[in-house]
Amino acid sequence: MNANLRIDGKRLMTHLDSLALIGQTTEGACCRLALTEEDRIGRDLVVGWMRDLGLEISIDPIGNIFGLRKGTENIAPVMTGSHIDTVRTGGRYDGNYGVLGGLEVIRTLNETGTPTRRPIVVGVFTNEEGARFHPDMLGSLVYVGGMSLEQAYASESIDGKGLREELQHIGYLGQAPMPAYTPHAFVELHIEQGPILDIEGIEIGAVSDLQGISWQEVTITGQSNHAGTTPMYLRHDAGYCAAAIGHFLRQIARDMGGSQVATMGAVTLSPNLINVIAARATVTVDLRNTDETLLKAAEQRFADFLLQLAQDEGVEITTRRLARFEPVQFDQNVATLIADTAEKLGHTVLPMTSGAGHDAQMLARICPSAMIFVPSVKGISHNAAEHTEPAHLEAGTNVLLHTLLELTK
Ligand code: HGY
Ligand code: MN
Ligand code: MN
Repeated sequence: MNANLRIDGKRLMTHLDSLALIGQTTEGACCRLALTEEDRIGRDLVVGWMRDLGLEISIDPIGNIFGLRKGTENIAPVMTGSHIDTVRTGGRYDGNYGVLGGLEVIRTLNETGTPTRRPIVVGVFTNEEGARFHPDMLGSLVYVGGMSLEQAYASESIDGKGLREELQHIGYLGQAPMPAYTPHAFVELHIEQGPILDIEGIEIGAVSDLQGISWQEVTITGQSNHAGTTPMYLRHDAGYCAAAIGHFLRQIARDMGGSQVATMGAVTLSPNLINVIAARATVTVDLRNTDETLLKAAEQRFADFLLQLAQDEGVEITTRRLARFEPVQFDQNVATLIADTAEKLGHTVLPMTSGAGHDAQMLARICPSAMIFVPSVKGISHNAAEHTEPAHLEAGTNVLLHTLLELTK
């Protein structure tokens, strides 16, 4: 390994800062929900950078973007990349760092005239966040054949738009074959989005596995009534049921402990007025666990709770599955290569599990995959305050550079 070969950290920061300006909110967050005008502008910027690097660009029917740097041999490429769509309160590094870190690696190889036997591809996957369309990691899931295009096109956004129409509208309904490439290996560079590396004071996470994800939407139909005149025992209060669900989710996580987490992220009440008992409530439920059996147990406990709640409150409760992914083991050889590379570059390393979902978990279905994490200050993410020290961003990208070089041999 030529450890003197290093990326340009300052240049990486300027690209991250430029992309962060697109969809910037008054609170300084990034809001580029998938397939919105802001997402289009971000995509155009990244495609422009790919073009400047002389990459072969392809866009597939789910809007995934790929930039290929030729190798000396026309064989299966090594792929890296991530996503540039964000949640509404996105930080500037979630996803963006993995895409722009990949382009910084290409820039470094180009300017030093470093050839690689295998081609290198940088991918930008559609709707990784799953915040506007469900499920999350939708683009990479379709890419690996985990969901048909027809199913994906039938996905309606939270603002009532069709996925295919939105792709067409922003000009990213591509024609490239899918999968455009079956990679020799896939490595995703990402911020941890949790507190472990920051608390431990460790620079690099070598991610060997990723926890299971269960998303559902719960709709409660009660009866609107007067808030003043209706005795408590006559109420069928969808608002109360929503609150009870939020409370029970916390109880599940508390009782189960371990890696179990539970979140009620979105709540809508109707008619949402101070003096009307809510007729309807829709809530989202996000359950995660590193252990599939425990995740199933959490889902079962929640389903039993809903049956009891419906009976107790005289309401109708229906659920809609939004996403369900089992825990994923990454490729141990690739994870070990990441750890060894980080150590050779003089960085401290920790083997880790990912609490968040990532495109790498889908690529792991078709090729050896693993991830590189860098610390998130105070573990904050999906928040304008998301921050990673530039030195860590640079370190992670150098680890990506040398890991990819090793894999392209
Ligand atoms: O939900 C997740 O874990 C990711 O941010 N899509
Ligand atoms: Mn992400
Ligand atoms: Mn995210």
